[in-house]
Amino acid sequence: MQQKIRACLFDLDGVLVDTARYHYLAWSRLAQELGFTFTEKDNERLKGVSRDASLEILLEIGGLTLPQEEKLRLAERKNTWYVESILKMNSQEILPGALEFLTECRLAGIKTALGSASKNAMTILNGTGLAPYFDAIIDGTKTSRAKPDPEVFLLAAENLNVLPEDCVVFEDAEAGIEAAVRAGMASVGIGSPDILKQANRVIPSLAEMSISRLSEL
Ligand code: B16
Ligand code: MG
Repeated sequence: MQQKIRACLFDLDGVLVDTARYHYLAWSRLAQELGFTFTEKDNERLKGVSRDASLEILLEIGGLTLPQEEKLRLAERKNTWYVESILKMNSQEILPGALEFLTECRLAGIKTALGSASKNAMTILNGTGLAPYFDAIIDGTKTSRAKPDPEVFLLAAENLNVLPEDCVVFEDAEAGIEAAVRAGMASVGIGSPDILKQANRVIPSLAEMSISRLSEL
C-alpha cells in the first residue's frame, strides 16, 4: 500500500462507536411527528452524511418540501433528541478492538486523529473516554465541506504535520472511503466489501486490526 504509515485517521460513527442507532431513534421520531415512517433500511442512507443532508433525505422519503427556516427548526429538534441519547454514553459503547488498536498505534509512535462529520463528536469522545487517544480531532464544527470531499482528512493530516500519502483512513461509509481516495490516502473499510469497494482492504471491525496487520496492507 505504502512505504511508511505515520498516522491513522478514524471516522467516529460506525468505526469507534455505533451512534447510528441513536441517529435512527431521533430521525424516526421526527418522521413520525411529520406523519410518515422512517425505516432502519432508510437510515442506512444517512450513515456518514451531514445533518443537513440527512434531513434532505428524510424529507425526500416523506415526500415533503419545506421552507429553509422550517428545515433548520427540524434539524435542531432532531439534534436535541440525539444529544439526550449520546449524553448517556460511556466506555462500554466503544466498539470491539478500537481502544486496543488506538493504544497500539500510540505505543508504536503512529499519530492518531479523528475525522468525523459529526458536530457532536466532542460529546461522544468525552462521554466514552476516547478523547485522550487522539493527537488531533477534526469534526463537523471544523469543516465546511462534507465527505466525500477530502477536507476533513486533509485537515487532520495537516494538524498532525503528516503527508497525506503517509496516512491510513478507517471508515465505514462509502462517502468516507471516497474522501480518503480523494485525499490521496490509503483506506481500510469497516463493514462490507460489497459496499466499500474503493478501500484498500475491508475488515468487519477494528478487532481485526493491529500494527502488524497494518504493515501488511
Ligand atoms: P451530527 P461520522 C456522521 O458521523 C454520522 O454517520 C451521520 O449519520 C451524521 O448525520 C453525521 O455524523 C452528522 O452528525 O448530527 O452529530 O452533526 O460517521 O462522520 O463519524
Ligand atoms: Mg461513519
